[in-house]
Amino acid sequence: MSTVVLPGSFDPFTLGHLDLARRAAALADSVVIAVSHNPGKKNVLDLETRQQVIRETLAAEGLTERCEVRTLGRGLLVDFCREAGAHAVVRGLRSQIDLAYEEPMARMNRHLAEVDTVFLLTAADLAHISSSLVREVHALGGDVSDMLPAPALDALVAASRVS
Ligand code: COD
Repeated sequence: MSTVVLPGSFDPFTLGHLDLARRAAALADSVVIAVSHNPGKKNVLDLETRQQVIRETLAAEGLTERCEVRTLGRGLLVDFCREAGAHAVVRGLRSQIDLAYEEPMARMNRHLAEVDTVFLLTAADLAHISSSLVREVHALGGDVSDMLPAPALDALVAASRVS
């Protein structure tokens, strides 16, 4: 059985991430969505909320059989991959800027443990979406509803009411 890992912060999980998960599920038998947990990093959505958003989104999209959600702690991604029985990491590429950021990590993961990285070119109509810009637009009062699955939008709105 082929397993791949789709790692990220997913703060919040966007339609771009969902497209990536859907396409990864078409490539492998099983996709482990690894949500990074770094206590030193201040996220808008906490780990449990980010994971719940992804689980609800996967359920709504009929992807729960192929995709599962786990926590990526502070260790190496390649160790996480080994424990998950995964042979590759899937990452999205929106632009050459993404490639410049991704290339050294992919090379390092290959060097450390022969874990390959599969890059999926982002769909053109989703390439403007990033979690950080979604957070910024939302914080400044802009409409982000066409960039997020419903559970992510609900979580972002709820988090902004609290803060
Ligand atoms: N369309 C398609 N894909 C997208 C879109 C979009 N609109 N937006 C983002 N993506 C892709 C990103 O390119 C990425 O591939 C994925 O979705 C997740 O995105 P983010 O932003 O949530 O994830 P990051 O970049 O914050 O994740 C960072 C990691 C957790 C992967 C990173 O910190 C990591 O690898 N940690 C492990 C540490 C380690 O092992 N280090 C040493 C070896 S390098």
